[in-house]
Amino acid sequence: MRTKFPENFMWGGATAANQCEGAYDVDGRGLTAIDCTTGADVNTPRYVTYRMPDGAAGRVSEMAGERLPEGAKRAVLKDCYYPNHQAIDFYHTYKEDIKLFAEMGFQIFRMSISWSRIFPRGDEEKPNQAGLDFYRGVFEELKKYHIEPLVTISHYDDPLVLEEEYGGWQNRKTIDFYEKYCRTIFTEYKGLVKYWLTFNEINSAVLMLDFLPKQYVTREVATQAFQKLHHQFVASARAVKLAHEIDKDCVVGCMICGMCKYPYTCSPADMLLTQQSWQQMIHYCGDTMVRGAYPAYAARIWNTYGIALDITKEDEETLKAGKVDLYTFSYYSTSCVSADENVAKDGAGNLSLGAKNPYLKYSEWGWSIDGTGLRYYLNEIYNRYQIPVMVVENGLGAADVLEEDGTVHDPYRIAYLRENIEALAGAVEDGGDLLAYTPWGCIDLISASTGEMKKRYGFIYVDLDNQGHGSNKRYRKDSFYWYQKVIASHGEDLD
Ligand code: BGP
Repeated sequence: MRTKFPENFMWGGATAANQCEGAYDVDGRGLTAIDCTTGADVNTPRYVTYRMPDGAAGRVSEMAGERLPEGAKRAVLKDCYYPNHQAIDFYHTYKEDIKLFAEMGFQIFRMSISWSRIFPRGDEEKPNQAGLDFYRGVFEELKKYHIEPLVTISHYDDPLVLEEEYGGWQNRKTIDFYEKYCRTIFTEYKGLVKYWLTFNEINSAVLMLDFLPKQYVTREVATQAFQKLHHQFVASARAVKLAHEIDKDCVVGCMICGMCKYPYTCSPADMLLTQQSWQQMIHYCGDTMVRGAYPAYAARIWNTYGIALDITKEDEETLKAGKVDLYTFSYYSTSCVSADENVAKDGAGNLSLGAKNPYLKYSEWGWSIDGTGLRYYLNEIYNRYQIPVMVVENGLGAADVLEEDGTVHDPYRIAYLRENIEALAGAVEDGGDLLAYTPWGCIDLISASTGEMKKRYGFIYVDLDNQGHGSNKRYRKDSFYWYQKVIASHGEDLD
């Protein structure tokens, strides 16, 4: 007999504002960096577009380690296509979309607030009322269907002004702006929102270092990555404290980009390097946010880059006073670690980079499919921290086909989700305190890495292509009806 999910376990789905809302310049919303990022595909990178003070325009690929030239400002250029500007227009369709979520039986819905709807520049005295009203509308709609919102406060779309005029998270001042933003939304939505996540995939700053060509990872670049992260840890800790002060029922979590790292061989050198990789890529953030202090191995990591961070006594106190209540993570892809420089790092999926695993299958976008790794990861986390855990992103990006009769047959997605839900059941059997599962992109939306529409995750198909052409109508995929059954049976019926 299959293990039963605990009674309080919630089923739902996940999105992020910048990937679904569209309406990028509506009702006073300010620009974010993603608004100046073009669309791409699996072979072409997304570009950041900019203007120089003399009006000259250009573009760079930040993923490839390219930096904006001195004096350049990110800008929206006339002849470029920016998929996030329109996305799937959730800003105007949220009532229809939430109704579909309710039809599937969602009990929880992960979404994010776009900071620049609330504070268009990030440094204003007063919030933008239209932005506050929009999210109130969304939360009230969710409440109508008894769907619990799970809200990410910052999901890859901080106000551009903070980035350009203040230096973003390099500057301590951003912590104060973030705190003010948190105070505003915690107060405004008191009683409507109980679950908050402070930063999406907070470890991405460290993971990105792995993707950069080695010559770009200078001491300066590494310092920036770890210092930014430190400021975010402090900001997160302040947010946790504040949330509890404003509403003692609030539950605040960290959100980590989760992945398994396997030793490529059973050589002790691979094993040790794998342990170090888990520490640097994953536990560095989780340990600091859950335990309220940097772990013992942090100094070794800083030493490998030859960096020294600006961490004050007050910061340490703040971290201690703002431990998260909840551990949440995304989980897509796993890879292998090898101490042998000749082993290619040919397995990249989401922000995980390493050698391909010969035991696994890979998606059309080259991301590994590894349900067993999810059970392993859950065990690792729960036994490390013993606080409640949520899987807040997971899923298969695939190129679905809308048939003439309006159906979409996606057995590959059902198979993927079945394997991953079985892993959740396994983790419950192993004793983990699992609170929720919100598969990513429950409705098709813009891909973060490629900016495509073609890379679809949803139970709901959205009729738009990579250039934003289409009717924008919603269609139920086969997986929609399947997930509805899974939820109705509380995870018992996965057939
Ligand atoms: C995570 C992000 C999401 C989401 C997901 C899937 O890193 O938190 O925003 O997009 O990855 O990635 P992609 O859209 O690139 O397929």
